[in-house]
Amino acid sequence: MADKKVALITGITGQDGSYLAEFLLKKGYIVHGVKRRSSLFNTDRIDHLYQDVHENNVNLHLHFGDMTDSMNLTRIIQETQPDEIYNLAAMSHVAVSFETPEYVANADGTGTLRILEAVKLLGLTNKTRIYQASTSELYGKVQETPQSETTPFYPRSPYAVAKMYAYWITVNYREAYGMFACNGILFNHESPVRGETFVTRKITRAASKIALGLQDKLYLGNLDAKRDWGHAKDYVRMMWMILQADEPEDWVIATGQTTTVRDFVKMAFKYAGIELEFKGKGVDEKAYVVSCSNPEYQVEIGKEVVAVDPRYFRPTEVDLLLGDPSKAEQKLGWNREYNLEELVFDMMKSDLKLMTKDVYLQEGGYKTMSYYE
Ligand code: NDP
Ligand code: GDR
Repeated sequence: MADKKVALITGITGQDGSYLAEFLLKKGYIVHGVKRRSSLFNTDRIDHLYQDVHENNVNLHLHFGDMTDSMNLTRIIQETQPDEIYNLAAMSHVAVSFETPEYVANADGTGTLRILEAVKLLGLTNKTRIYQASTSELYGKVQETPQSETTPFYPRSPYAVAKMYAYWITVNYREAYGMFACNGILFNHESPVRGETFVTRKITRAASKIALGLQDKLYLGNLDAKRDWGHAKDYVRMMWMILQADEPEDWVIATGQTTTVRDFVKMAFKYAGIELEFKGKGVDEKAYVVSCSNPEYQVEIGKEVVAVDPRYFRPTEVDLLLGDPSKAEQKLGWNREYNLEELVFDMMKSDLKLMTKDVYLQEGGYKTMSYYE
């Protein structure tokens, strides 16, 4: 036990937390995770990693906690004495942050300070390395492309402004107290376990449901937004590499390619054999089925399957993200296993399988049953 490295992951129940926990367990780490108390189980993404605490040699431990609770975070850090902390917990939905701005400042911004200060107060400054989940949302309104470690920030949402505080407080603690604290400025990364309300997952779920006859139409917001989308599996590997570097630094992690939301929609439907054509402009833009090569899917040719709903527009939008990962590639030897086609493939394959289960449930008459029937 004594020679095993110890990692603490905040946000372990999220997309990145679950992939990172799996990655670190495979590397032989003892992994501690902070999870929130919830009225329903919220550990779906890590259930496959769960180890019964009554067994011997348990390497995954969960602790109840919250980024808004300093005493709780300090106690967990004191008890676990981590070699590495990955601070991934955050209210991570940009659109929702316009509705809960004060909470986001507290959890995403001040929450990061709580971790850094706890490490300092507990005298762990020389032992514990800290990864802060920074974001390409910091770039916000386009100043230059591709965006690199030297591109100026111009955040465009309460989420991004909170993350900007978290970015700079991480830099400040590194410079003021000599802490090994690093920002990974990660561009969008997705996967089959991406939250259902982020645009890629919303699209792959809807494309699967439409193909299987479980949904009529997909409503989206800004189809012109461009994102640099990678696969979460590739990105969590990079989080670990950042903390193994010789010096604490800040790093851009991206693919160097950008794609519109509209093109992502086309790629997802294409995976199911459905060709779409977009017509119209702005709020009147719609997509229609041109052809369907898969005989299992009863999709009508000419059917309108995508429309714009302005409720998904944001008060201030980030139009274009395109990252330059060359520093990480050259200095850390980072490379990616997945390109965008492979990402879409992975997500669609998984969602078609999931939705097929729904078809069976519906056919069996179980789909609409409530707990109270
Ligand atoms: P998710 O939204 O999937 O996961 C967020 C995690 O944070 C969940 O475990 C969630 O718990 C937890 N959490 C939220 N609020 C609190 C709180 N107050 N206290 C404790 N835990 C909390 O995000 P991702 O995995 O996609 O992202 C991980 C991090 O990386 C986030 O900080 C995000 O902002 C950042 N990021 C993500 C990018 C991406 O493209 N995915 C790109 C750049 C940065 P619960 O499960 O209970 O909701
Ligand atoms: P983003 O991801 O805001 O980039 O933040 P999201 O998938 O929510 O939006 C991407 C782009 O798609 C446009 N869009 C829609 N978005 C959603 N969610 N729903 C829609 O219906 C829709 N229609 C169009 C958005 O306007 C936007 O331009 C993600 C999060 O993971 C952050 O936590 C992370 O920091 C950044 O990526 C990098």
